[in-house]
Amino acid sequence: MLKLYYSPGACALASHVALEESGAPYEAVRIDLGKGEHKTPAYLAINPAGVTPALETERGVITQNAAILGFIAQTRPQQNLAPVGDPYRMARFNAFNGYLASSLHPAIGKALFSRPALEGEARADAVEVALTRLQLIEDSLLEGPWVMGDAYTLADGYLMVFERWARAADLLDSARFARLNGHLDRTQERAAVQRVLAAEGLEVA
Ligand SMILES: N[C@@H](CCC(=O)N[C@@H](CS)C(=O)NCC(=O)O)C(=O)O
Repeated sequence: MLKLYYSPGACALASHVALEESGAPYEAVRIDLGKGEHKTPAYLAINPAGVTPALETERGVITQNAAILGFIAQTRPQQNLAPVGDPYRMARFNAFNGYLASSLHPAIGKALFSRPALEGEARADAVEVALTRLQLIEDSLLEGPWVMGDAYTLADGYLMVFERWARAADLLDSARFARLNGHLDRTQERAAVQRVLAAEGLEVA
């Protein structure tokens, strides 16, 4: 059975939602970042990078949300969780997830979760970078109403992670980010998302 290593509320939420949406049987194993469980020898043997998520499959471990989402969508094509079978649209799906992983996640992570926390001008600068990257999604990348247009895909659950962080930090202004706010509300209404939020002990943002 698939086994997902996740940390509550962290970016692994995207992979957790993806598994739940897919209907595949899986086990979710909680890794407490606060207790350093991601740096234990046992976890480093699973993911030497010492981060979550990691997905154990019968063929080996997959890391990186973007890769895990593609794997889940392709192994359950009947669920229509990504445009599998259409190379151009699949490339657009991967490009969006790549943008989240390489541009948005590091920017929001720096602004909100740097240790020690950023203060003053350093925080303001980091927040500005994060907002600029969210703005690109608001203005261009989000096809609407879902990331890929009319149909929900696993990219939506991934985007939700960063929308939740931004809203919790009062960065998701309802006028400036009207489309992202609508997208977040719509995504959190999904039954699979609500089951995962409950399983991770999280509230709707
Ligand atoms: N691009 C990676 C990012 C993984 C990542 O940085 N995970 C964070 C949680 S959001 C983590 O485990 N951080 C622990 C640490 O860096 O010590 C992915 O999407 O899987």
